[in-house]
Amino acid sequence: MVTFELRNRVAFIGLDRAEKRNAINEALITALRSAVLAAHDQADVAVIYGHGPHFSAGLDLAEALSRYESAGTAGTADRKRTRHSWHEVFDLIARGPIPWVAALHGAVVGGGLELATAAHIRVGDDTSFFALPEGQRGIFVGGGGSVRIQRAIGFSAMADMMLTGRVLDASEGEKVGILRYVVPKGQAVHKAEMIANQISENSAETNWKVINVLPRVNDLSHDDGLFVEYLANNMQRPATAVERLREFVTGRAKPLGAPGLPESDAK
Ligand code: 1HE
Repeated sequence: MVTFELRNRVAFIGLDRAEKRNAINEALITALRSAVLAAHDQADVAVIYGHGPHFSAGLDLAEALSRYESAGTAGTADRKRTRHSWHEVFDLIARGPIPWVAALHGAVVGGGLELATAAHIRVGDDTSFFALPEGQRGIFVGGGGSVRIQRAIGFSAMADMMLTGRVLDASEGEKVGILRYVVPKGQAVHKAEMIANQISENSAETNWKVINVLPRVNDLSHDDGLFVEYLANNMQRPATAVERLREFVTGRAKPLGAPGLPESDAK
């Protein structure tokens, strides 16, 4: 269901159900959960991508149909659960200890887009396309999309995608804010790896704050946001902070360089 590889403290997790276009069923979510936890333990940064011709066709509609047929139209909320298994797994990515880069190609639709927006940076090749066809299937976003996709692209773009069923190509995906980088066909994983290597050179503590403090501050008032930022700056400082500051002050730090990824093509 999922492949796992480790290179230079970067974990590569590949959705591996190509024959069903990486449609997400219970078995895939369970395997993904284990792989995400392994990445937390073993890596400083992770890349998620899809095997086969598409990143992911979203919810496994065949499995959903059989679940709905057995449950009828009654809701299926489990008294012992307060959230969907997808919420838990996608939050492990979005609000876990390490940054994630999604490398996208082909279909990134429905739950596939919900998964992609759990990552902190998205790279798409020029075959990637994006859609939220829930309206056509008689369902609603269920993997955190109402929160996460809406925050990434805003209500009006999300409402347009959901109400019209419009399919966005890679450049439209970049325009609405799904993609940060668009690369030629077949290059998304390579680019994501360069980005992940770059991220791994940062202070791990700063990376942690970027992915854990910023999204929470975004949910706060101006005043509370500044207070949380103050607290974040006054957490115990990592030993590397002094060394990194000294490198700069004594002229040993690398200069910032031209716009673009630092040394991205040298990796
Ligand atoms: C699937 C699924 C799936 C493919 N569930 N089996 N998602 C959708 O509405 C997207 C539905 N899928 C598609 O529109 C197309 O499959 C794709 C554009 C993604 C890819 O097209 P293509 O031509 O490469 O593949 P295909 O021939 O359509 O599909 C290959 C096989 O994958 C085929 O099975 P086979 O046994 O006949 O070979 C398909 O049935 C199967 N397959 N997509 C199950 N989604 C928590 S809420 C989230 C809500 C959503 O995600 S809604 C969006 C659902």
